[in-house]
Amino acid sequence: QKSLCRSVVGMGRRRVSCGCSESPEKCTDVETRVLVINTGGTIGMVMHDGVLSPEPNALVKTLRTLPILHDEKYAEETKLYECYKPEDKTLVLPKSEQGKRVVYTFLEYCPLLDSSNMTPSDWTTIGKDIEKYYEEYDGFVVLHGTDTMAYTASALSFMCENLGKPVVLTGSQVPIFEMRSDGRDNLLGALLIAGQFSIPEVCLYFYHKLYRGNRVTKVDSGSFQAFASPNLPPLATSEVNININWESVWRPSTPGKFTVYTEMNHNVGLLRLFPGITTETVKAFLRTPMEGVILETYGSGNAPDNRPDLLDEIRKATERGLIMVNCTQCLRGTVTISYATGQALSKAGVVAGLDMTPEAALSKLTYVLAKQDLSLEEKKKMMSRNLRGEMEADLEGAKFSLSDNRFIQIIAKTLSIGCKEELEAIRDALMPSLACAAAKNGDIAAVEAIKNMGTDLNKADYDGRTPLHIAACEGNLNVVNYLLSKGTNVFAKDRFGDTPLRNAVHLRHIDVVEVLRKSGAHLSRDELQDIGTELCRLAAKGDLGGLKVWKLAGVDMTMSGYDGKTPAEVAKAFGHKEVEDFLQA
Ligand code: ASN
Repeated sequence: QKSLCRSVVGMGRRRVSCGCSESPEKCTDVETRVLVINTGGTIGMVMHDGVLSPEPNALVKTLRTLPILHDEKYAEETKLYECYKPEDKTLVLPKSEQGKRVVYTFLEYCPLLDSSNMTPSDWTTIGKDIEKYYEEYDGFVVLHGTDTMAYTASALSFMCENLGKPVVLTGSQVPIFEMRSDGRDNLLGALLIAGQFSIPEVCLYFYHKLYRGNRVTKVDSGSFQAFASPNLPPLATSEVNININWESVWRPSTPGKFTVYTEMNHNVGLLRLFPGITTETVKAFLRTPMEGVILETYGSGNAPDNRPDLLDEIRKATERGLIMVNCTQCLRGTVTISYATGQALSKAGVVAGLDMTPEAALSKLTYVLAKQDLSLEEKKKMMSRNLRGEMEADLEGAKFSLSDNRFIQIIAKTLSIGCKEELEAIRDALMPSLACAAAKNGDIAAVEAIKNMGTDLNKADYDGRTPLHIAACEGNLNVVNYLLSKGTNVFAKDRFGDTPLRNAVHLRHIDVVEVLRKSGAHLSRDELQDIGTELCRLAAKGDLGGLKVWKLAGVDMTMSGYDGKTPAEVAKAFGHKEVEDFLQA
């Protein structure tokens, strides 16, 4: 006999006993809540006079009659409609494999739209509703026409700042009321994802696959597989099992409260290059009030570099403050600067859009250009940086990310590390080697950032080598100075017994030797062991430079070699007068 457990879990959440032997408090049959925002699209369309158009209030009524999408028996037995309002818009899925009950409530827009009729103001409406109901639901499904779904998904991904819950767009190619429809599967899959998995992204679910919303493009108007995500594999596949590719799931790297940014700049456009495009066309397109343009180029971001007329118009526009972003016309691949024809655009001030889809790039521009508190340069930087997983991380950025104090958080995110202890363990394991790498590159900003993350700059790598050893070897005087100013230990010995001073002498970085000596560094007894022989070897070769470095390092120049001869005697025997004089001075 099923009974309703009255204990309330979370906001308006109830727990229901499923009839198992556990008490209602212990029963794991959990309900999750999803808000379905129905904006229109084919999924809810009906044929009138030979054409499809959206049918108001039809979807919920039909879904109530479909056992895979609604369990009326459960709803009655657990008095579902007493708890969840509005009762005529609320349904519940049968129990899932994961043991959950997804309770979903419809919010239907009026009028329902074919997505070809949608505008950015509809994106705002959707965004505001997600914000309004954010705390009441575990996830959101947006029913939407397929024609412009990729644009809306991209736009929402940028508008939703610090999103912590799934927002899944879906729709269908054939109305759900028809016998052979993809709508039932698409809706069911979207509900199961939105209601059960912690994927805090704006996604698009279609034909058994979950994609990142800002990576998709509609590729087929006649197939159930209408979408592709050419540059990023699906986040999840729903086959015999639902398999989530957790490593790919995007999570905000800085914690913050969820907000929806609804300001938009509409003075944006997409300009597709084609052979023979006239300068007049380009000029007319780039005219004020245009503020941002996605230039759809050939191949890996190429445009004719034998058209100074055209490049001149582009350059003039970017100099005026128009932001232009280079995206390829190819379905797959990224913008590079491997061709002269690609470099011409970057010289004209066009920002590389890497592997962004034109849909993502356009909606990103709409979002970024509306940020009035940012300078033009900051906006351009945002366009070239990955904000929501819409583009590959560019390698330049990766190089700098070492000096970005979010670096360790980014690594932690990549490794799906959540708890503080794990984070600290990772930091301690990685940071000494990273600090050494930064010291090798002469990158003080990175060394500083690593220190600011709480890393002890005296920590050594697997060979016992500290950043000071590395900087001394490389002759990176600035880094040596920085490390010394932070009080790093000049006497640290690596596994071979060498100090930074010994390294600097070996590689003859005179300036580094001087600075280390001024900081009190001296060679250790071990290091001095066979020094006499080494000095004699240099003397025999007439290597004055080599001898000078040793002297600078504080070595006694009269130490004799293995046969008892002093370096001066050796120099004399080999006829190196200058060396002999130096040694006797
Ligand atoms: N024209 C429809 C729409 O985008 C196409 C669809 O949903 N399959 O609303």
